[in-house]
Amino acid sequence: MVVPKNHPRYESLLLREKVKDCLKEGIISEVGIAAHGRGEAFDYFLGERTTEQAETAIKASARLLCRAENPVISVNGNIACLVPEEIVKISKILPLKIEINLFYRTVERETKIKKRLEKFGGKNILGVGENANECIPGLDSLRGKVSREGIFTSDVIIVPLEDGDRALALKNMGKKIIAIDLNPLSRTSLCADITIVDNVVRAMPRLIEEIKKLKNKDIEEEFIFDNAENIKKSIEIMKNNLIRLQEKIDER
Ligand code: PTJ
Repeated sequence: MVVPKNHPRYESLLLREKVKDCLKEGIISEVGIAAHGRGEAFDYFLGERTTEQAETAIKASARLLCRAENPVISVNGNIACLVPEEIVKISKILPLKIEINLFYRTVERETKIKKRLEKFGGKNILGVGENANECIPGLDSLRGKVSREGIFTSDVIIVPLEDGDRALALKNMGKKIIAIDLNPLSRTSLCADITIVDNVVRAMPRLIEEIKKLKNKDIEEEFIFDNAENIKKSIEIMKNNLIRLQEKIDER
């Protein structure tokens, strides 16, 4: 379908088209469509923009990533669909390892996602087939399988649109977690060290910019980032947006 450029929901409809195509190609799982819809709803409450709180979280993430020894991005069907170019870009700038880690795991989908990332220039993509040779303690075998050189031995891990169980299990392994999740109330958001409450399609390009600014600079050892406080402010923004929408109805 050709989305008319003057449609008030143009950007959102374009993303839907992308998601639809990726479902047909077998990149996104069927359940990934539901996850996308949930994200759309939260994005609507957020005002479909990168908030000041998300900016703060992005800056803190860039600092953490620049100081990491073995940073990894965990890739699922949704983000391979929405931001493949950005995943590859960030992997080259830092450098950062790319690992495919699916909730609805099949070797067929892993391979398709790997090929998609390679099409955008991705190299040494981990987590496919036999490469996922270690297990995250506390998770069943399919969801817990990870690569030794990647997630298993990582110190900092970016988990966009992550499942709560796995995020908690990774946290229990002592990893520093950076979540990108439009739902500030998700278990992933609440357990992460840094939660970027924003759409991955806006957050990833901003994260790349921040990393570029910081790279090769001396970064102070410690920096303070209060994730709970940041999440509460994101919820406050959603609450205020809803009140404004409610007032608009009263004005009609
Ligand atoms: O590809 P797979 O097999 O690994 O499956 C991936 C999904 C996403 C289906 C799986 O991990 C899942 O079921 O995730 P959840 O539990 O639905 O969590 C997804 C979270 O991402 C929800 O809190 C959504 O609000 C949020 N979300 C959805 N779209 C976006 C988003 N956050 C940021 N940007 C988005 N575009």
